[in-house]
Amino acid sequence: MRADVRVVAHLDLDAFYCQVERAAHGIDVNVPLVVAQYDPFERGGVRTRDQGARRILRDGLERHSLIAVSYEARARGVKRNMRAIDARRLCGDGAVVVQVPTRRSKADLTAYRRAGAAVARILSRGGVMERASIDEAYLDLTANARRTLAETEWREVLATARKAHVAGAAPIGGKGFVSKASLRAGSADGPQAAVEACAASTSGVTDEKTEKELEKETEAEPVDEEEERMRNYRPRPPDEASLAWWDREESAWGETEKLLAAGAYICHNLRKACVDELGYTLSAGIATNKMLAKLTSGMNKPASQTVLCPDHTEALLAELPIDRIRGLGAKFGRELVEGLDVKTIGELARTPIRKLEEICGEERAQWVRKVSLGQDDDPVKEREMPKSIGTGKTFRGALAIRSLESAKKWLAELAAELNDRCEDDRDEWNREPKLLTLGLSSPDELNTNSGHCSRRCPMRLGADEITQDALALISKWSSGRSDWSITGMSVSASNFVTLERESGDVAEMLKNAKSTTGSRLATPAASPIKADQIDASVLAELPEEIQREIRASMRGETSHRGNRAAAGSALLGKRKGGVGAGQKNSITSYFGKKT
Ligand code: TTP
Ligand code: CA
Ligand code: CA
Repeated sequence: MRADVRVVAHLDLDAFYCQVERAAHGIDVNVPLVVAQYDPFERGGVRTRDQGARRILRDGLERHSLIAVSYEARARGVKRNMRAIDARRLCGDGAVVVQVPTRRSKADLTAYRRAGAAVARILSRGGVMERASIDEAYLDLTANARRTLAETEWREVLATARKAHVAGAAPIGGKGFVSKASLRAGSADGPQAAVEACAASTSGVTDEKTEKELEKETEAEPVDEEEERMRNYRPRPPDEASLAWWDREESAWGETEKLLAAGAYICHNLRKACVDELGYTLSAGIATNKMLAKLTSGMNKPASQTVLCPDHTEALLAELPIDRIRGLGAKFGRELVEGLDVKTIGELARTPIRKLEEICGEERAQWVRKVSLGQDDDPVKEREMPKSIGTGKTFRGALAIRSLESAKKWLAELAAELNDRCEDDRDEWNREPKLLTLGLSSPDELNTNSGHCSRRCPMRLGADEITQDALALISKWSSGRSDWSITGMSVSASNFVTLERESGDVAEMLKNAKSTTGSRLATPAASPIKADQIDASVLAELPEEIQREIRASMRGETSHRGNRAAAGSALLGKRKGGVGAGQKNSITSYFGKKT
C-alpha cells in the first residue's frame, strides 16, 4: 500500500441558509423557500429583526435580493441574486421568503454560524478537519479509512459506499466520461453554476437524460428507508455506470480505490449523523486531495456524495472548463484562456511548460501544471484556537482623543466589534473570555512606558458592558492627568474558559470522547498568554506601536529601558501586585495573566 495516498473529503451543506430557516420557521420540506438580504434602504434605517421577530416577508419584495435559494425554488427557475419578488413570480404565493436576521443595521449571521459550527463538530469525528467556510469543510480521512478497512468487513463498507456516485464512471454520449451538467455542478461555489447545476439535479433532468430515463433509474434502485431520512433533501441514486463500478469483483480493486470506498463509507455515516442529529443535509466529494474533493462535492447536489478515483481523474479534467478549478476562476484563469487559447484543463495539461512559463512565470507555471494533472499537496489543516481576540484603532495627529466622551464613542465601536467576535468565537470553540485588556498609546506614557500602557479587568460580555468597563479603565488612567491625549486604543479578550454544553451536547461530547474515529475536544486556553502565542490576525489589528512592542518582546528584546528581565516577567504574568497606580504597565504585559 502506498504510504502517500490520501483520502480527502470536501463537505458542503445544501442550500445552507434555507435549511436553517426551514427548521427555524417549521416550513414543510416541499415548499419553495428563499432567503433574502435585508433592504439596505429601509425607511427609518435597517430595523433589527432577530430570531424571535417575524422575518417572513410578505411585501416590499422588490427591495430584497436573494442570497440563498432552496432546491425546490431552483427547480422553478429561481436563482441567487434575483429579487425576492421574482421568487414569488416563479413559485407562486406558496413560496416562503425569509429575510436574513439583522442587528445593529447589518445582517446577523449568528444562527447560521451556530448551525455551521454544530455540523462541523459532528464532521470532526471523522478525522482532521479544516473548515473552509460557514458551510463547508475538508476532512482528511486517510487514517480513518485505513482503520475502517482493517476493522470493518469489506461487504459492509461497500454496501454503504456504493450509494455514492462515481465521477467519470459513465462514458456519456460516447464522447467523454462526464456529463455537461455535472461539470457545471463542479463549481458549486460559483453562484450561477451552483444554481444551474442544482436546478438540473432537482428537476432530475440533466443535459443527457430524459425524465423518463431518470424515473427508470429511480425505480431500478429504490431509495431505502435510511436514505429517505436524508432530508431536507433526498439523495439521487447513482447511475448504472457508477453501480457497475462499485459492483466489480473484489480482486479488481486497487488499494487506493478501496481506501476511497472506505472514505465514502465514513463520509456517508458522518452526513447521516448530521441528518439524524441536526436535520441538515450535506453533499460531499471524496478524492485523493483537496482540489479534487472540492471539485467533486458539487457534482450531485443535493444530499449526495461523489467519489473520484485516480483512474477517472484524467478523463474528468480533460473536459473541465478552466475556471472550475479553484485559483483559475478569476483574472488569472482568463489570462491563461486568452494567452494560450485553451478552454479545458486537459488542453492546459498538454500545453508545453515553456509556454506556460511565458504567460505566468516559472513558479506559477509549475503550480498550473500540477493542478492541470489533478495534483495538489495542500494538507488538510486544523485551525487553531486563537489565544486572544482583539481589535484596535489609531488616532494620529489632530484625530487624537482628548476627552472621555470621544473615548467612549470609539470604545463603543471597538466594543461592538470585539463582542461580535467573542460571540462567533463562542459558537466555534464553545468558550468565553474572562479577561478584558485595554491597550493605550499616548504621549503621556512616553516618560514611563515608551508611549504605551495597558489596563485589565475581568471581562463582562456585551457591547455595552465592554464599553463601560473599558471606559472605566480609561477614566482611571486619565484621572489626575491634565491635558491628556490618546493616539491608539485597543480592546482584547483573553483567558478563555470552556463552557459547559447543554445536555444534548453533553451526550455528543461523550460520544465524541469514545469515538474511535479521533475526537478533538476543545481544551481551555486559560493559561498565561505568552507573546509568541498571540494569534497573528489579532496582532495585525492592534495599533502599530503595540504590534512593534510585542514583536520586540517576542525577540526577547525590551523596548523600554532595555530591561529584559522586567519584560520577560511581565509577559509571563509574574508581576507582583495589581494594576494599581504606580504599577509599571508595559504593553508587554498586555497579554499577561490576570493577577
Ligand atoms: P453556498 O454553499 O455557495 O450555497 P448554498 O449552500 O446556498 O447552496 P448549495 O447547495 O449550492 O451549496 O453558500 C452557503 C451560504 O452562504 C448560502 O446558503 C448563503 C450564503 N451566501 C451568501 O450570502 N451570498 C453569496 O453570494 C453566496 C455564494 C453564499
Ligand atoms: Ca452550500
Ligand atoms: Ca459553500
